[in-house]
Amino acid sequence: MKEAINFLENVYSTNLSAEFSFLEEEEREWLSTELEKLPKIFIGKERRIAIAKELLKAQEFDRFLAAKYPGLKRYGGEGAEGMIPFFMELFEFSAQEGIKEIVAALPHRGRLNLLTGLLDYPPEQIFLRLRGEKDFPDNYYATGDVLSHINASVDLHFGENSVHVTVLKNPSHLEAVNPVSMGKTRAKQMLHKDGDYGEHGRLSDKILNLQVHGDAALMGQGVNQETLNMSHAPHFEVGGSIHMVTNNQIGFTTPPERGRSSQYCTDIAKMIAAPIIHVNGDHPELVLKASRLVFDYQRKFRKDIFLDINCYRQWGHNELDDPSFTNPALYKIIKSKKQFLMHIVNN
Ligand SMILES: Cc1ncc(C[n+]2csc(CCOP(=O)(O)OP(=O)(O)O)c2C)c(N)n1
Repeated sequence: MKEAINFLENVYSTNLSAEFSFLEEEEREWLSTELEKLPKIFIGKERRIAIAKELLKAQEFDRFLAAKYPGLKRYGGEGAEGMIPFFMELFEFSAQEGIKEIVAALPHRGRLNLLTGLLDYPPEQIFLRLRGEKDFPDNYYATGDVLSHINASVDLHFGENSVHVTVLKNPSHLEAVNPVSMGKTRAKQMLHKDGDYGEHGRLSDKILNLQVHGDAALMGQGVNQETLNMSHAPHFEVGGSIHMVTNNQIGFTTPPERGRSSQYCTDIAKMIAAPIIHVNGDHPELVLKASRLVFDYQRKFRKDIFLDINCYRQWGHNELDDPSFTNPALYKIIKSKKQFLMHIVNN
């Protein structure tokens, strides 16, 4: 009995949980089996150090911008660093799996950290722009845009393997880029003879769609309902998108209970019976394991799946506003929280 209780506590009473009881039997069985294997997955020292370095990089980047450009709206990633191990795992797995390209729709939150940290975006280009100088080469005719719309197109190498990552440009209109990302994914799948377009294989063998959401915007923006509605529709489907939610539990100043009528921001996933993995973002190793599960599910079933990373927002929405004014109780808790990196270093 003791053994059974230990086992169940290790699987079901941790900082990771899943909603999948509404799936079809085969998927349900598969997910519960995989979920029960998670505690046994060992993450080596090398990987742990690599993650800690990336987390430090992300935090230092924010600190540098805050010190040098105090008037800048950067939509920093502080408090949401847990998203970094997700991206690390996803990019590396995709390269190993032989995926040629990831087409990604990203919001503003932590975008600059990801671009400069993992996607080789030259920080000097951001600084040029911030100083009001031209950040395009001389032979380019282009006008600037705000930092939270910057795109990227980069080859990432992992030993012998590589994957191309395309981050789409996006408007300020939250989540509007998601259907665009599906359209672009589908077009690239046609170009590369993926799935139905080729002689054999399955959609997303070569091109993978990634959609990253904010918690308030995911439930609040109707475009997500429309986009999910097309996820299994012939001629529109992309072989299952991977969705990640940077769930900092606030939308500018709006707390969850005022911004939606459902318990979780991911409840919209249930309209297409997509599984949802919730994980506490303060536990990077668990995020890593959750990311692996999400990726494996998408590869096996070629259907949408959601990873909900529960985190917080260290400062105001864009750092220029003071949230202790608008959300005093929440920010009292956040201010008293142990520094995220201290937690990691101590563990
Ligand atoms: C369609 C639309 N409505 C409103 C806004 C203004 N706005 C920008 S960010 C934001 C809050 C978004 O909250 P969330 O999705 O949780 O992301 P977070 O900033 O917390 O990461 C709002 C209301 C917008 N940019 N687009």
